[in-house]
Amino acid sequence: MSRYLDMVDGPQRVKEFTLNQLQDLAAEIRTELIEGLSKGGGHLGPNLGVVELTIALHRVFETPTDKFVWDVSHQVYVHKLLTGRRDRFRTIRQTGGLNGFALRTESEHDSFGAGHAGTALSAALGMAAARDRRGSKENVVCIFGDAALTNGISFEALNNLKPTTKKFIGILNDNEWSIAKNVGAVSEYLNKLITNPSYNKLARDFENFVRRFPKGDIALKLAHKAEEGVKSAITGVTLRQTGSLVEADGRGGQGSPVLFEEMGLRYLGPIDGHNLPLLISTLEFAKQCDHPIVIHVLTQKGKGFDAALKHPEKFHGLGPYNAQTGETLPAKPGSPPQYQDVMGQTAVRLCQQYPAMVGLTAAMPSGTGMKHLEKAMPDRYIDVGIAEEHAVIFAAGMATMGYRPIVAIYSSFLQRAYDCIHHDVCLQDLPVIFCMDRAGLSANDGPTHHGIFDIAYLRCLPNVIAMAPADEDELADMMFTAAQAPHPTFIRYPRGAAEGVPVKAIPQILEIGVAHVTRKFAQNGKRKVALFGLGPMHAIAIKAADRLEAKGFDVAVINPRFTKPIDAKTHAEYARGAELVVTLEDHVLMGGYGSAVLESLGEQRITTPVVRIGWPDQFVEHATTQDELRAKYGLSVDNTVAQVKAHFGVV
Ligand SMILES: Cc1ncc(C[n+]2csc(CCOP(=O)(O)OP(=O)(O)O)c2C)c(N)n1
Repeated sequence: MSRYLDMVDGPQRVKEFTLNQLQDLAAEIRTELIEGLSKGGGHLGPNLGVVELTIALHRVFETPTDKFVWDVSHQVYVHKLLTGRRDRFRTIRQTGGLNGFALRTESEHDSFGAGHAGTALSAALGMAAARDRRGSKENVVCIFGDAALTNGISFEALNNLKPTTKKFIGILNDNEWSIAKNVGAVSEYLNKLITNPSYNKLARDFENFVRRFPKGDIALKLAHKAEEGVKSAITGVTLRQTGSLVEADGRGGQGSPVLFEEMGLRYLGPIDGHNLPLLISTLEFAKQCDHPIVIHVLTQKGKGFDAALKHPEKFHGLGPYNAQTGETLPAKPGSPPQYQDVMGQTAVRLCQQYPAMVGLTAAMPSGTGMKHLEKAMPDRYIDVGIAEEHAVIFAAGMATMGYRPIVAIYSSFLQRAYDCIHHDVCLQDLPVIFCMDRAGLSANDGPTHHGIFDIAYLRCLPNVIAMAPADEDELADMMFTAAQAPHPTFIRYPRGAAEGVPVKAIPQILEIGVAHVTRKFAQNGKRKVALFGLGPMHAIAIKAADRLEAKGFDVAVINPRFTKPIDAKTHAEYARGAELVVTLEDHVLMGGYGSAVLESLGEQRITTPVVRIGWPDQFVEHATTQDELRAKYGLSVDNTVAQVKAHFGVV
């Protein structure tokens, strides 16, 4: 049987279907999400939660003229399906396929790109300001999750809303989850709005408005129907209170919408985010409002797929799974651990050893591995929400009181806290330990998540000690080394599986700024090449060395360990002894480790030629695997061997 979904070549179609057909479309989209993502993985749970909301948005608004701005934008899969990208949907997050986030270059319906949280309200407000200035009439609709409200930027935008525009539609997509359970006072406040909704006078305006529609009564009846479980019951409560008006009293605390109202947004909700007619009517209402409005929509992460409903955190984003059962393949016995788990387990060991040690995460307990500390020593674990800037300054504050915080944040998300690293940590030389996960590529996420700039952005700051382990054992050594260093320390390590070497029971404290020589020159009279392989590129350097030795070269391999302070002595010694130096790094060449080597050799008047291998000066696209991108951009054994052979004119 043909699907309604197959008839949707663009959002116009969504406007032509009947309500019943739209309900069928919603079911088809859920099946497409569950089946379509099962091979390659993706953000299944969040997208299952916004099926009706996205259909309603496209029913009521006209993209690309109207603008949808999605926070993080990991929940745009349904939007992609409805905006002419259905045929390519099953390529999502794969090489040459659709990106997993909103991307301006991918579609005119993607008005703003994202991948990092907390940007949507600011971007949408900027668009609204531009619209007002140029005098055009398009609607700007900002869809942000409850966890976006743990982020400071969101509040900066809300603070600026009232003086900026009179026309703005915010949709608060509240499912009570960030990736893990949402945290903090705002999340408690939203919970109060849900469990104890006080009537606000907008509900009456809204009900009057909806009655004027041909389908209005049906929408209201559905909204009032309490049998469908808690969420529609809540909606029913909100709307049924129209007879006995209780205005928001301004005191808050009882589920009063006053927070939003004070920010200049009229609050409407909470409404059931899976009730399509109600969503459509509410959005129609919002469209004609002559004041900024926020609609509080309640959705269920994973709606329509049992496994995802049961395990919202796992199904936020995952790899391949069984489309019937939701089962994922267990790791093969004997396969190396994930770097993030080694970090988390080492954080536990450190906290056991040092009473002043605590672990911090910015809403990423699983992704960073801090969940190990949460489980083992909950009183030493802190989740501050999606608030990287706050996390860093908070850690600085703790450090002034004698604590040693381990701040685990992905390399790319830490970019947001750069000023805090500079102004609050480094300038005051505070001993905060930064564990930068996903340093290198996050291949299927793409450029928003590639963490390939941190060496450059840290190398220029005084007091920094920056390290990159070649394997998981060295990661543990570096964390213990950092625990004893009286300065800010930064450890960068990649996403995914480590090298599979055992982690010593007793860690080794490393000498700051000293590299490790893995393989010395054989001094066999052959042409000498020194390979300096940083972090995960050390393993590639070793493989390249084996191949080059077989081709008649004498090859030394150095594991630099530190990008700051760089080991000038060892680099100089091996550069002086070699006819060619090759630096390898999982980082952009511009300002990275290879640049540091060039500077150091230059200062020492060493003129040995240097070939640098790393990421180019461009934003690297997404792909199915990191190996594909490494091969394409030359961060590979093959290219290392080829570069050396080319330098010496060897075929
Ligand atoms: C700056 C930043 N920090 C952390 C993340 C990781 N992250 C991606 S989605 C997400 C949770 C989003 O929750 P919410 O906005 O409520 O949307 P939901 O997935 O629940 O629909 C987090 C923490 C990020 N993308 N950007």
